Amino acid sequence: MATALHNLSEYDFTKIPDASNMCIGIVVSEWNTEVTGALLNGAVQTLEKHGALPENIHVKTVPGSFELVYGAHQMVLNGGYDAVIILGCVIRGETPHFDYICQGVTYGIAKLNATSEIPVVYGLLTTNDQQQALDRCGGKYGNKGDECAIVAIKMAKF
Ligand code: DLZ
Repeated sequence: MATALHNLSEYDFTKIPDASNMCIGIVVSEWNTEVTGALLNGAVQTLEKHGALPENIHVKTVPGSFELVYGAHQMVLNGGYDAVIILGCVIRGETPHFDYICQGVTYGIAKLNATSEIPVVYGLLTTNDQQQALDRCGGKYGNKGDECAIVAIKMAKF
C-alpha cells in the first residue's frame, strides 16, 4: 500500500532494498551474444551484490529479442518470481526490420509489465551500431544489465 509522504527530506532516494529473499528471472537473447552476455554478467553480479542468492537467479535464453516477450510471459505464468528482467540487443541494419523488432518487443514488454502481478524490467539495447551497444554493456556508458538489476530489486519491493 502507498504511504503518504509528508517530508521529502525523510525519503532516501538512493536506498536499494535487500534482495536476499528475492527470486529473479532473467530472459536473455542469443543474438549479439558479446553484448547480451555482458548485460547478463552485469545483471547477475549486481543482484548478488545486493544479496540475491545464485540459486534464486534463474536464467533462460531465447533465440532473438523478438522472443523475449514470450520468454518473459512464460516466466510470469510459471510463478515464483519477484521480478523478471529481459536482456537483448537489436542493432540497426539496412532494412526497417530493426524498427519492427524494437517496437514489437517494447510494446510487448510494456503490456506485460502493466498487466502482470510482478514487474517485468526492460533491458533491450536498441543501437545504430555495435560500438554503441558495447558502450552500454560495460563500456563508457555503464552496463544496462546493472541498471535493470537495481530496477528489478526496487520494483519487486514496490
Ligand atoms: C532477425 C534478427 C535481426 C535481423 N536482428 C536481430 C538483432 O539485432 N537482435 C536480436 O536480438 N534479434 C535479431 N533478429 C532475430 C529476431 O529477434 C527474432 O529472433 C527472429 O525474427 C525470429 O522471431
